[in-house]
Amino acid sequence: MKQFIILLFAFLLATAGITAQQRYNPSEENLNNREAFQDMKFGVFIHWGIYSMMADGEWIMNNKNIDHREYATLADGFYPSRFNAATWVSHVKASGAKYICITTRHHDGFSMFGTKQSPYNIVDATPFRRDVIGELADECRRQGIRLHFYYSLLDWARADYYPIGRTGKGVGRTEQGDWESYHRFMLNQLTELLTNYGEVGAIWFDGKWDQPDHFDWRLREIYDHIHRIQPGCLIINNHHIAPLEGEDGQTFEKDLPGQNQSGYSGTATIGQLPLETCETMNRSWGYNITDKNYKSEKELIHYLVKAAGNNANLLMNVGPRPDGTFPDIAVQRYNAMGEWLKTYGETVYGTRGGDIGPRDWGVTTRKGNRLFVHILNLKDDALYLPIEAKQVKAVHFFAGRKPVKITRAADGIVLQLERIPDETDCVVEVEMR
Ligand code: FHN
Repeated sequence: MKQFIILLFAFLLATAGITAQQRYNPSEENLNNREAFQDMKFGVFIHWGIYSMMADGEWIMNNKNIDHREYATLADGFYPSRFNAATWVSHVKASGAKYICITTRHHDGFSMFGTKQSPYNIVDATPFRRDVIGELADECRRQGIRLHFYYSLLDWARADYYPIGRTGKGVGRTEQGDWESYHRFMLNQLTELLTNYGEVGAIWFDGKWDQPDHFDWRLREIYDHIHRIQPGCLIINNHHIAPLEGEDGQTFEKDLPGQNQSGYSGTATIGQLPLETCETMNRSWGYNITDKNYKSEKELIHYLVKAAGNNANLLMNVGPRPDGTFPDIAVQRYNAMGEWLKTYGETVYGTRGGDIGPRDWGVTTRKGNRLFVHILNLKDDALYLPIEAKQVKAVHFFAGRKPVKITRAADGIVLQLERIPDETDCVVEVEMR
């Protein structure tokens, strides 16, 4: 009996030890960065790589079963003669976005930064020989834009990415490999990304879904490694599931939090971390020359506002051309978003999801005692709001802050508008006292 109690005690101690070791305690800097991240509300996603030359998206190697050795010869011709980091960052600033998340290495395995871990990178393998990530990092610092790095966990080119996952089965990879070596490769590249480019706002992982659920990616080692180098760096993983220990944010792909129209977000229950949703401006992430399915200005603004109303940031993508320029339509759309934000930015930046959850007619955002009612789609000139506050005052956010008539209703108020709203976003500011 005595022996059993000793064993039980030892077991409990060991379990408590493991739990304590596994629990991630974010640094104060990290917690502050989470708040700052949520305040930014809008980021620009950039998918750019040697695949841009084929102008058919970033999955072309997989989709056309291109042998990865043949694909690698694309690098010899990659010379984005019109790439200018200052122009990119100026486009981003004009859009009103506050951060960039750029692909440093996508599933094709080509590194868009100067890495010592493999010669298959933009500096060593292309005639361009410039570290575009370094140039972008410098320019972001100059123009006050935060920089996040997209990093693919899966790799269609490396032999040590093994076992081969769900994708890239037809690209001529070997049938054996050394996972330990691949894991070390990723840690070493992450060290470079976190030491050579200044402060990194976030590492944004993608590709976990390539392996079966039970596969051990040893993510926690990767996360701890990142936080050891830059404790403030946020870790976001686009794994389409609920957040894992060690992460600092949760992202949703082509869905607002809680939705699953994309088919990616099925098991992604909403956790407690800062939220983000990423979306394409047309239907492609990487440059696609025939994809002209661009969302309208109104759709883009609605998506941004709905993200904010869902307490999330929006990361809106652009796929630059192989010459290093943003497609003209993308620039025009970003500018339109920026113009709108010049007037309405106050109702988006620095806000959190409002007191009233998303509805068919729109969303609410809140900052202090100011509730912003974003009416996006209302077929009436009156809007019922289930607001408990007894003393409220409402004005049109714009239109000279004209007062909006309020009538009391059961458990709430009714905003009496002068007409059925037809603007992109009719914002009523409700002062809650
Ligand atoms: O496979 C990628 C895809 O190419 C793109 O990078 C998106 C962005 O969220 N994520 C993956 C699909 O889930």
